[in-house]
Amino acid sequence: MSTPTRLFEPFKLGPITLANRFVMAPLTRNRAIPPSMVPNPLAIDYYGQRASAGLLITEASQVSQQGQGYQDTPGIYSKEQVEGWRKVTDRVHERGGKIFIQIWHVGRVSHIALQPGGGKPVAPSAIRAKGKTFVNGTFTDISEPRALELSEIPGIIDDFRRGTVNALAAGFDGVEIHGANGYLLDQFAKDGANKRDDLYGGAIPNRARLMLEVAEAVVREAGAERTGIRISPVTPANDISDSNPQPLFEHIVDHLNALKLSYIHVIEGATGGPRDNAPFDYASLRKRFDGAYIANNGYDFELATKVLAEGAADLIAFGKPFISNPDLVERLKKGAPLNEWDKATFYGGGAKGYTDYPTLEAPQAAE
Ligand code: 8OZ
Repeated sequence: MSTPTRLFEPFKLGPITLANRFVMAPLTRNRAIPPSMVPNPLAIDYYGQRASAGLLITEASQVSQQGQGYQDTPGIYSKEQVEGWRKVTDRVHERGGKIFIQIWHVGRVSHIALQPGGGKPVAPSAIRAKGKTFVNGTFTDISEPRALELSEIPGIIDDFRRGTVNALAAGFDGVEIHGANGYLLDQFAKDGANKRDDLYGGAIPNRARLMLEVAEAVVREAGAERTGIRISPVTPANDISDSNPQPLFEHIVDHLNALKLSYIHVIEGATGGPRDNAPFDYASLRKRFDGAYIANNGYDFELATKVLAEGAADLIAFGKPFISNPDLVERLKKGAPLNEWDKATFYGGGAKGYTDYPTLEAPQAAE
């Protein structure tokens, strides 16, 4: 007999009741409108179509121009951007959904063409990430970064704080800090990218400091019950690495627990790749954290059902399946087949591959 699934059970995430255990993972779609970096008006339909997920998390949204690393990603640092996002949150709420925004600083994963005044991207240390970013319509080498001055760090924390204030003004139910995938906070945390010898480098508490100070600043504005964070202890994404991630992330999670964060959202394994690329004890993070545990990476119905049944997670974040199935929840409930996703339309473009995936109710195309 198959295990009954808990995926369709409601869940109380702090003060917010989620209709089910499905989370739509944050997904970069590169459709914001330059130069203002407001969300594309199509995002209103895109997120609205997916409102039956228990919780939607938006695509990563930069907290400053300096925090942008790819073309056409949306921001959450200007009044215009807040107005654009307001239309998205209104639509999701009209449809009974809940939505957090993921706030982001890419750090060194950027290109001079995107930076204020054409300057170098900023990083804990002046070490270039081997890899590409997407700018001016093509994949281009990530630029050589410069190390942030100690005196610039309060400004970075303040950018996340302002992003949070803006997110609340835009009507979001909460904020997810992007602490994963080799971007700024992950760069500071991991010794492959952080060679600093000040308060923000060296021993684990120093490397974890920026992530935790950002979390504190966000909690101060949004309240802990509306603050979550995404982490990826062993991902190699964007050329990131750490020599000993287990104690690093145990330290981070102990401190996030003391801050009483609403959830930790954990990418298990390599982002979008193998779940077992490196040894890591995720149960140890789950055990030391009193809030919710959102599990992510390569989950399907079966694995999600198993992990929820074991109590190893409270919520499951699905990424690509939500791109191609606006009604993923209904489809899995009915055992209906899923639409395939089209990789060619993940990043950039318009409605195609964005708002036109069919639903069971509208099999020709979603509205
Ligand atoms: C894919 C392409 C660009 C950015 C992440 C925000 O990995 C991203 C991202 C994903 O967290």
